[in-house]
Amino acid sequence: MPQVRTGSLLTGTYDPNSTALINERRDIKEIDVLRQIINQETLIRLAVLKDVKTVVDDISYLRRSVASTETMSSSLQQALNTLKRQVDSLRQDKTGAQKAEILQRQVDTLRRENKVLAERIENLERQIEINKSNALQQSVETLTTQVNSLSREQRRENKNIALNCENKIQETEQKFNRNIAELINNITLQTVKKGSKIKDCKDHYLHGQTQSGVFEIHPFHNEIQVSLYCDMETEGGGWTAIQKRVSGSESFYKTWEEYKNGFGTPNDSYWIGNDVIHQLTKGSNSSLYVSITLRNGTTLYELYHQFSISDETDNYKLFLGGPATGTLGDSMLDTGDSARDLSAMSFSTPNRDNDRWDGGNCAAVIIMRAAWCYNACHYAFLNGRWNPAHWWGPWYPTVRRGKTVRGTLMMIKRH
Ligand SMILES: [Ca+2]
Repeated sequence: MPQVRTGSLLTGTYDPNSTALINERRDIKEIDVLRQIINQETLIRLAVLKDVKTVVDDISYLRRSVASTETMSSSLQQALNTLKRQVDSLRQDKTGAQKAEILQRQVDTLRRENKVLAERIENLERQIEINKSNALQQSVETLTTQVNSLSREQRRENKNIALNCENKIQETEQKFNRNIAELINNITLQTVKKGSKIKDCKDHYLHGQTQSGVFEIHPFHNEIQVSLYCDMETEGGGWTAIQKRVSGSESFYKTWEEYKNGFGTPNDSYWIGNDVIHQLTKGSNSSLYVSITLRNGTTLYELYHQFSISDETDNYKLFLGGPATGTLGDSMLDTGDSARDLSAMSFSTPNRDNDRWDGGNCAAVIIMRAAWCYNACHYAFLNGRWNPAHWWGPWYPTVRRGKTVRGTLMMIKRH
Protein backbone atom coordinates (compact mmCIF):
# COMPACT_ATOMS: atom_id res chain seq x y z
CA MET A 1 0.00 0.00 0.00
CA PRO A 2 1.49 3.60 -0.96
CA GLN A 3 2.55 6.19 1.72
CA VAL A 4 0.39 9.39 1.98
CA ARG A 5 2.00 12.82 2.76
CA THR A 6 -0.63 14.97 4.34
CA GLY A 7 1.51 17.86 6.11
CA SER A 8 2.26 19.99 2.89
CA LEU A 9 -1.30 20.81 2.14
CA LEU A 10 -1.87 22.56 5.38
CA THR A 11 1.09 24.79 5.43
CA GLY A 12 2.97 27.43 2.94
CA THR A 13 1.57 29.93 0.36
CA TYR A 14 0.04 29.59 -2.95
CA ASP A 15 2.49 29.79 -5.94
CA PRO A 16 1.28 28.03 -9.08
CA ASN A 17 4.87 27.82 -10.35
CA SER A 18 6.59 27.29 -7.19
CA THR A 19 8.14 24.12 -6.60
CA ALA A 20 6.10 23.84 -3.59
CA LEU A 21 2.96 24.22 -5.59
CA ILE A 22 4.06 21.94 -8.13
CA ASN A 23 4.77 19.48 -5.51
CA GLU A 24 1.42 20.21 -3.99
CA ARG A 25 -0.32 19.49 -7.19
CA ARG A 26 1.54 16.33 -7.61
CA ASP A 27 0.57 15.31 -4.15
CA ILE A 28 -3.09 16.00 -4.83
CA LYS A 29 -2.97 13.81 -7.80
CA GLU A 30 -1.38 11.19 -5.81
CA ILE A 31 -4.07 11.64 -3.19
CA ASP A 32 -6.71 11.24 -5.79
CA VAL A 33 -5.05 8.18 -6.99
CA LEU A 34 -4.85 7.01 -3.49
CA ARG A 35 -8.39 7.88 -2.93
CA GLN A 36 -9.34 5.90 -5.95
CA ILE A 37 -7.21 3.16 -4.72
CA ILE A 38 -8.80 3.38 -1.33
CA ASN A 39 -12.20 3.46 -2.80
CA GLN A 40 -11.36 0.48 -4.84
CA GLU A 41 -9.95 -1.20 -1.83
CA THR A 42 -13.01 -0.28 0.13
CA LEU A 43 -15.19 -1.71 -2.54
CA ILE A 44 -13.10 -4.74 -2.59
CA ARG A 45 -13.23 -4.99 1.14
CA LEU A 46 -16.94 -4.52 1.10
CA ALA A 47 -17.23 -7.20 -1.52
CA VAL A 48 -14.95 -9.39 0.47
CA LEU A 49 -16.94 -8.68 3.59
CA LYS A 50 -20.04 -9.49 1.75
CA ASP A 51 -18.53 -12.70 0.54
CA VAL A 52 -17.30 -13.46 3.99
CA LYS A 53 -20.69 -12.77 5.43
CA THR A 54 -22.25 -15.04 2.85
CA VAL A 55 -19.75 -17.69 3.67
CA VAL A 56 -20.41 -17.21 7.34
CA ASP A 57 -24.08 -17.42 6.74
CA ASP A 58 -23.60 -20.53 4.69
CA ILE A 59 -21.49 -22.02 7.37
CA SER A 60 -24.05 -21.12 9.92
CA TYR A 61 -26.71 -22.67 7.80
CA LEU A 62 -24.64 -25.72 7.27
CA ARG A 63 -23.97 -25.90 10.94
CA ARG A 64 -27.66 -25.67 11.63
CA SER A 65 -28.27 -28.22 8.99
CA VAL A 66 -25.70 -30.45 10.47
CA ALA A 67 -27.22 -29.92 13.87
CA SER A 68 -30.62 -30.58 12.51
CA THR A 69 -29.40 -33.58 10.65
CA GLU A 70 -27.69 -34.80 13.73
CA THR A 71 -30.85 -34.27 15.65
CA MET A 72 -32.79 -36.15 13.03
CA SER A 73 -30.15 -38.78 12.96
CA SER A 74 -30.36 -39.05 16.66
CA SER A 75 -34.10 -39.33 16.49
CA LEU A 76 -33.86 -41.86 13.74
CA GLN A 77 -31.28 -43.70 15.75
CA GLN A 78 -33.52 -43.64 18.71
CA ALA A 79 -36.42 -44.84 16.62
CA LEU A 80 -34.20 -47.48 15.12
CA ASN A 81 -33.08 -48.54 18.55
CA THR A 82 -36.64 -48.65 19.64
CA LEU A 83 -37.53 -50.74 16.63
CA LYS A 84 -34.53 -52.94 17.25
CA ARG A 85 -35.58 -53.36 20.80
CA GLN A 86 -39.05 -54.06 19.65
CA VAL A 87 -37.78 -56.47 17.05
CA ASP A 88 -35.57 -58.12 19.60
CA SER A 89 -38.36 -58.09 22.01
CA LEU A 90 -40.59 -59.57 19.39
CA ARG A 91 -37.87 -62.06 18.42
CA GLN A 92 -37.19 -62.98 21.97
CA ASP A 93 -40.77 -62.78 23.16
CA LYS A 94 -42.58 -65.96 22.16
CA THR A 95 -45.58 -64.96 24.08
CA GLY A 96 -46.82 -62.99 21.07
CA ALA A 97 -47.33 -66.13 19.10
CA GLN A 98 -48.55 -67.80 22.19
CA LYS A 99 -50.86 -64.89 22.78
CA ALA A 100 -51.92 -65.12 19.17
CA GLU A 101 -52.42 -68.82 19.60
CA ILE A 102 -54.26 -68.23 22.85
CA LEU A 103 -56.24 -65.55 21.17
CA GLN A 104 -56.85 -67.93 18.29
CA ARG A 105 -57.94 -70.59 20.74
CA GLN A 106 -60.07 -68.06 22.49
CA VAL A 107 -61.49 -67.09 19.13
CA ASP A 108 -62.10 -70.76 18.34
CA THR A 109 -63.61 -71.25 21.77
CA LEU A 110 -65.79 -68.24 21.24
CA ARG A 111 -66.72 -69.55 17.83
CA ARG A 112 -67.60 -72.91 19.33
CA GLU A 113 -69.49 -71.22 22.07
CA ASN A 114 -71.20 -69.11 19.45
CA LYS A 115 -72.01 -72.28 17.54
CA VAL A 116 -73.32 -73.91 20.72
CA LEU A 117 -75.26 -70.79 21.46
CA ALA A 118 -76.55 -70.74 17.90
CA GLU A 119 -77.56 -74.38 18.26
CA ARG A 120 -79.21 -73.64 21.57
CA ILE A 121 -80.97 -70.71 20.00
CA GLU A 122 -82.01 -72.95 17.14
CA ASN A 123 -83.20 -75.62 19.59
CA LEU A 124 -85.05 -73.04 21.57
CA GLU A 125 -86.60 -71.71 18.41
CA ARG A 126 -87.56 -75.25 17.43
CA GLN A 127 -89.00 -75.82 20.88
CA ILE A 128 -90.87 -72.57 20.55
CA GLU A 129 -92.17 -73.71 17.17
CA ILE A 130 -92.99 -77.12 18.63
CA ASN A 131 -94.70 -75.49 21.55
CA LYS A 132 -96.53 -73.26 19.15
CA SER A 133 -97.42 -76.30 17.03
CA ASN A 134 -98.46 -78.27 20.10
CA ALA A 135 -100.48 -75.37 21.27
CA LEU A 136 -102.06 -75.10 17.85
CA GLN A 137 -102.60 -78.86 17.76
CA GLN A 138 -104.19 -78.73 21.17
CA SER A 139 -106.29 -75.83 20.02
CA VAL A 140 -107.27 -77.75 16.90
CA GLU A 141 -108.05 -80.86 18.96
CA THR A 142 -110.03 -78.81 21.38
CA LEU A 143 -111.88 -77.16 18.53
CA THR A 144 -112.39 -80.54 16.83
CA THR A 145 -113.75 -81.97 20.06
CA GLN A 146 -116.02 -79.01 20.40
CA VAL A 147 -117.07 -79.31 16.75
CA ASN A 148 -117.68 -83.04 17.18
CA SER A 149 -119.64 -82.37 20.29
CA LEU A 150 -121.60 -79.74 18.45
CA SER A 151 -121.97 -82.12 15.49
CA ARG A 152 -123.28 -84.85 17.79
CA GLU A 153 -125.66 -82.40 19.30
CA GLN A 154 -126.55 -81.20 15.82
CA ARG A 155 -127.00 -84.78 14.66
CA ARG A 156 -129.20 -85.52 17.63
CA GLU A 157 -131.07 -82.34 16.88
CA ASN A 158 -131.28 -83.27 13.20
CA LYS A 159 -132.38 -86.77 14.12
CA ASN A 160 -135.08 -85.35 16.31
CA ILE A 161 -136.06 -82.94 13.56
CA ALA A 162 -135.99 -85.81 11.05
CA LEU A 163 -138.12 -87.95 13.36
CA ASN A 164 -140.52 -85.10 13.84
CA CYS A 165 -140.56 -84.50 10.11
CA GLU A 166 -141.07 -88.19 9.45
CA ASN A 167 -143.91 -88.32 11.93
CA LYS A 168 -145.43 -85.25 10.38
CA ILE A 169 -144.95 -86.72 6.92
CA GLN A 170 -146.57 -89.96 8.04
CA GLU A 171 -149.42 -88.06 9.61
CA THR A 172 -149.76 -85.98 6.44
CA GLU A 173 -149.61 -89.10 4.28
CA GLN A 174 -152.19 -90.84 6.40
CA LYS A 175 -154.41 -87.79 6.28
CA PHE A 176 -153.78 -87.51 2.55
CA ASN A 177 -154.59 -91.19 2.02
CA ARG A 178 -157.75 -90.85 4.10
CA ASN A 179 -158.73 -87.81 2.08
CA ILE A 180 -157.96 -89.60 -1.17
CA ALA A 181 -159.93 -92.66 -0.08
CA GLU A 182 -162.85 -90.45 0.89
CA LEU A 183 -162.52 -88.61 -2.41
CA ILE A 184 -162.48 -91.88 -4.37
CA ASN A 185 -165.46 -93.15 -2.45
CA ASN A 186 -167.28 -89.91 -3.09
CA ILE A 187 -166.40 -90.04 -6.78
CA THR A 188 -167.44 -93.70 -6.91
CA LEU A 189 -170.68 -92.93 -5.17
CA GLN A 190 -171.29 -89.96 -7.45
CA THR A 191 -170.41 -92.11 -10.46
CA VAL A 192 -172.83 -94.82 -9.38
CA LYS A 193 -175.47 -92.24 -8.68
CA LYS A 194 -175.00 -90.76 -12.14
CA GLY A 195 -175.47 -94.18 -13.66
CA SER A 196 -171.84 -94.81 -14.62
CA LYS A 197 -170.84 -98.43 -14.54
CA ILE A 198 -168.54 -100.28 -12.17
CA LYS A 199 -166.10 -102.04 -14.42
CA ASP A 200 -164.52 -104.60 -12.10
CA CYS A 201 -164.34 -106.00 -8.59
CA LYS A 202 -161.80 -103.39 -7.50
CA ASP A 203 -164.42 -100.73 -8.16
CA HIS A 204 -166.80 -102.67 -5.93
CA TYR A 205 -164.14 -102.99 -3.27
CA LEU A 206 -163.37 -99.28 -3.42
CA HIS A 207 -167.07 -98.67 -3.21
CA GLY A 208 -166.98 -100.39 0.13
CA GLN A 209 -167.77 -104.00 -0.72
CA THR A 210 -165.60 -106.12 1.56
CA GLN A 211 -167.41 -109.46 1.41
CA SER A 212 -166.53 -111.94 -1.33
CA GLY A 213 -169.38 -113.05 -3.54
CA VAL A 214 -171.06 -112.61 -6.88
CA PHE A 215 -171.21 -109.10 -8.29
CA GLU A 216 -172.15 -107.48 -11.54
CA ILE A 217 -169.73 -105.37 -13.51
CA HIS A 218 -169.79 -103.33 -16.69
CA PRO A 219 -166.32 -103.91 -18.14
CA PHE A 220 -167.09 -102.12 -21.42
CA HIS A 221 -168.58 -99.05 -19.76
CA ASN A 222 -171.88 -99.74 -21.45
CA GLU A 223 -175.03 -101.73 -20.82
CA ILE A 224 -173.30 -105.08 -21.16
CA GLN A 225 -173.40 -106.55 -17.71
CA VAL A 226 -171.34 -109.47 -16.52
CA SER A 227 -171.93 -111.46 -13.39
CA LEU A 228 -168.88 -112.91 -11.70
CA TYR A 229 -167.21 -113.80 -8.47
CA CYS A 230 -165.30 -111.09 -6.58
CA ASP A 231 -162.73 -112.02 -3.96
CA MET A 232 -162.71 -109.19 -1.42
CA GLU A 233 -160.38 -110.85 1.10
CA THR A 234 -157.34 -112.31 -0.64
CA GLU A 235 -154.26 -110.09 -1.03
CA GLY A 236 -156.06 -106.86 -0.17
CA GLY A 237 -159.36 -107.76 -1.86
CA GLY A 238 -160.87 -106.40 -5.06
CA TRP A 239 -159.95 -109.41 -7.18
CA THR A 240 -161.95 -110.12 -10.34
CA ALA A 241 -162.24 -113.88 -10.94
CA ILE A 242 -161.83 -114.65 -14.64
CA GLN A 243 -161.90 -118.43 -14.14
CA LYS A 244 -163.51 -120.42 -11.37
CA ARG A 245 -164.07 -124.14 -10.93
CA VAL A 246 -165.59 -125.74 -7.88
CA SER A 247 -167.00 -128.89 -9.46
CA GLY A 248 -167.08 -130.79 -12.66
CA SER A 249 -170.55 -129.56 -13.54
CA GLU A 250 -169.26 -127.21 -16.21
CA SER A 251 -167.31 -128.62 -19.14
CA PHE A 252 -164.41 -126.48 -20.34
CA TYR A 253 -164.32 -128.29 -23.65
CA LYS A 254 -165.60 -125.23 -25.52
CA THR A 255 -165.19 -123.47 -28.83
CA TRP A 256 -163.29 -120.30 -29.69
CA GLU A 257 -166.50 -118.27 -29.63
CA GLU A 258 -167.52 -119.62 -26.24
CA TYR A 259 -164.18 -118.72 -24.74
CA LYS A 260 -164.42 -115.36 -26.47
CA ASN A 261 -167.77 -114.51 -24.87
CA GLY A 262 -167.53 -116.56 -21.69
CA PHE A 263 -169.58 -119.41 -20.28
CA GLY A 264 -170.68 -121.01 -16.99
CA THR A 265 -172.34 -119.67 -13.90
CA PRO A 266 -170.77 -117.28 -11.41
CA ASN A 267 -171.93 -119.24 -8.41
CA ASP A 268 -170.20 -122.38 -9.61
CA SER A 269 -167.76 -122.65 -12.48
CA TYR A 270 -167.18 -120.26 -15.39
CA TRP A 271 -164.81 -118.59 -17.86
CA ILE A 272 -165.42 -114.83 -17.88
CA GLY A 273 -164.69 -114.47 -21.59
CA ASN A 274 -161.54 -113.45 -23.45
CA ASP A 275 -162.98 -110.12 -24.62
CA VAL A 276 -163.76 -109.18 -21.03
CA ILE A 277 -160.27 -110.20 -19.87
CA HIS A 278 -158.72 -108.14 -22.65
CA GLN A 279 -160.98 -105.19 -21.80
CA LEU A 280 -160.07 -105.36 -18.11
CA THR A 281 -156.32 -105.65 -18.65
CA LYS A 282 -155.72 -103.27 -21.56
CA GLY A 283 -154.26 -99.87 -20.80
CA SER A 284 -153.41 -100.64 -17.20
CA ASN A 285 -151.17 -102.95 -15.25
CA SER A 286 -152.81 -105.92 -13.58
CA SER A 287 -151.70 -108.84 -11.47
CA LEU A 288 -152.76 -112.47 -11.82
CA TYR A 289 -153.54 -114.63 -8.81
CA VAL A 290 -153.88 -118.38 -9.38
CA SER A 291 -155.01 -120.80 -6.68
CA ILE A 292 -155.66 -124.54 -6.61
CA THR A 293 -157.55 -126.14 -3.77
CA LEU A 294 -156.69 -129.78 -3.38
CA ARG A 295 -159.04 -132.49 -2.30
CA ASN A 296 -157.23 -132.67 1.02
CA GLY A 297 -158.35 -129.07 1.67
CA THR A 298 -155.00 -127.46 1.01
CA THR A 299 -155.05 -124.31 -1.11
CA LEU A 300 -151.88 -123.37 -3.00
CA TYR A 301 -151.37 -120.16 -4.95
CA GLU A 302 -149.03 -118.26 -7.24
CA LEU A 303 -149.08 -114.51 -7.77
CA TYR A 304 -147.73 -112.92 -10.99
CA HIS A 305 -147.18 -109.22 -10.85
CA GLN A 306 -147.92 -108.57 -14.52
CA PHE A 307 -150.75 -109.98 -16.59
CA SER A 308 -152.73 -109.06 -19.70
CA ILE A 309 -153.99 -110.54 -22.95
CA SER A 310 -154.25 -108.92 -26.35
CA ASP A 311 -157.43 -108.75 -28.37
CA GLU A 312 -159.02 -111.34 -30.65
CA THR A 313 -157.18 -110.15 -33.76
CA ASP A 314 -153.97 -111.08 -31.96
CA ASN A 315 -155.45 -114.39 -30.76
CA TYR A 316 -155.64 -113.17 -27.18
CA LYS A 317 -151.93 -113.52 -26.75
CA LEU A 318 -150.84 -113.85 -23.15
CA PHE A 319 -148.42 -111.44 -21.49
CA LEU A 320 -147.13 -112.57 -18.15
CA GLY A 321 -144.46 -110.89 -16.04
CA GLY A 322 -142.79 -111.42 -12.71
CA PRO A 323 -142.03 -111.47 -10.04
CA ALA A 324 -143.86 -114.72 -9.38
CA THR A 325 -144.41 -115.58 -5.75
CA GLY A 326 -146.47 -118.21 -3.97
CA THR A 327 -146.73 -121.80 -2.77
CA LEU A 328 -147.44 -123.39 -6.13
CA GLY A 329 -144.19 -122.32 -7.71
CA ASP A 330 -143.86 -120.82 -11.16
CA SER A 331 -145.12 -123.20 -13.86
CA MET A 332 -146.12 -120.59 -16.43
CA LEU A 333 -143.52 -117.87 -16.85
CA ASP A 334 -140.10 -119.45 -16.51
CA THR A 335 -140.47 -123.21 -16.26
CA GLY A 336 -136.96 -124.14 -17.28
CA ASP A 337 -138.35 -125.59 -20.51
CA SER A 338 -138.75 -122.98 -23.23
CA ALA A 339 -141.34 -125.21 -24.94
CA ARG A 340 -143.54 -124.98 -21.84
CA ASP A 341 -143.27 -121.28 -20.96
CA LEU A 342 -146.62 -119.69 -21.64
CA SER A 343 -145.94 -115.94 -21.82
CA ALA A 344 -146.35 -114.60 -25.37
CA MET A 345 -148.38 -117.67 -26.35
CA SER A 346 -151.61 -117.28 -28.32
CA PHE A 347 -154.91 -118.70 -27.20
CA SER A 348 -155.93 -122.05 -28.65
CA THR A 349 -159.23 -123.91 -28.53
CA PRO A 350 -160.07 -127.40 -29.75
CA ASN A 351 -161.30 -125.81 -32.94
CA ARG A 352 -158.45 -123.31 -33.39
CA ASP A 353 -154.82 -124.34 -33.20
CA ASN A 354 -152.55 -121.40 -32.37
CA ASP A 355 -150.00 -123.35 -30.36
CA ARG A 356 -146.38 -124.11 -31.13
CA TRP A 357 -146.75 -127.87 -31.22
CA ASP A 358 -146.18 -129.04 -34.76
CA GLY A 359 -147.61 -132.47 -33.95
CA GLY A 360 -151.15 -131.19 -33.64
CA ASN A 361 -153.47 -129.10 -31.48
CA CYS A 362 -152.70 -129.24 -27.79
CA ALA A 363 -156.28 -128.19 -26.98
CA ALA A 364 -157.67 -131.18 -28.78
CA VAL A 365 -155.66 -134.12 -27.48
CA ILE A 366 -157.35 -136.38 -25.02
CA ILE A 367 -155.31 -135.46 -21.94
CA MET A 368 -156.12 -131.78 -22.38
CA ARG A 369 -159.20 -131.29 -24.51
CA ALA A 370 -159.70 -127.66 -23.50
CA ALA A 371 -158.65 -124.18 -24.46
CA TRP A 372 -155.49 -122.54 -23.10
CA CYS A 373 -152.55 -120.44 -24.10
CA TYR A 374 -150.45 -123.39 -25.07
CA ASN A 375 -146.88 -123.51 -26.08
CA ALA A 376 -145.94 -127.11 -26.99
CA CYS A 377 -147.73 -127.69 -24.73
CA HIS A 378 -147.68 -126.81 -20.98
CA TYR A 379 -146.77 -127.28 -17.30
CA ALA A 380 -149.74 -125.24 -16.10
CA PHE A 381 -153.28 -125.82 -17.36
CA LEU A 382 -156.35 -125.01 -15.30
CA ASN A 383 -159.09 -125.79 -17.87
CA GLY A 384 -158.51 -129.55 -17.99
CA ARG A 385 -161.17 -132.22 -18.11
CA TRP A 386 -162.71 -132.84 -14.74
CA ASN A 387 -162.41 -136.53 -15.36
CA PRO A 388 -159.42 -137.21 -13.12
CA ALA A 389 -158.01 -139.69 -15.57
CA HIS A 390 -157.73 -137.14 -18.37
CA TRP A 391 -156.40 -133.94 -16.81
CA TRP A 392 -152.65 -133.98 -17.04
CA GLY A 393 -150.55 -131.31 -15.38
CA PRO A 394 -152.85 -128.79 -13.66
CA TRP A 395 -149.62 -127.28 -12.20
CA TYR A 396 -146.66 -129.49 -12.87
CA PRO A 397 -144.77 -130.58 -10.84
CA THR A 398 -146.60 -129.32 -7.70
CA VAL A 399 -149.98 -130.64 -8.88
CA ARG A 400 -149.42 -133.35 -11.46
CA ARG A 401 -152.88 -134.83 -11.88
CA GLY A 402 -156.38 -133.40 -11.97
CA LYS A 403 -157.61 -136.11 -9.68
CA THR A 404 -156.18 -134.27 -6.67
CA VAL A 405 -157.92 -130.99 -7.54
CA ARG A 406 -161.06 -129.84 -5.79
CA GLY A 407 -161.24 -126.36 -7.25
CA THR A 408 -159.36 -123.66 -9.17
CA LEU A 409 -159.42 -119.90 -9.30
CA MET A 410 -157.84 -117.35 -11.64
CA MET A 411 -158.22 -113.72 -10.55
CA ILE A 412 -156.95 -110.38 -11.80
CA LYS A 413 -156.63 -106.98 -10.19
CA ARG A 414 -155.47 -103.75 -11.76
CA HIS A 415 -152.70 -101.97 -9.88
CA1 LIG B 1 -150.17 -126.98 -33.22
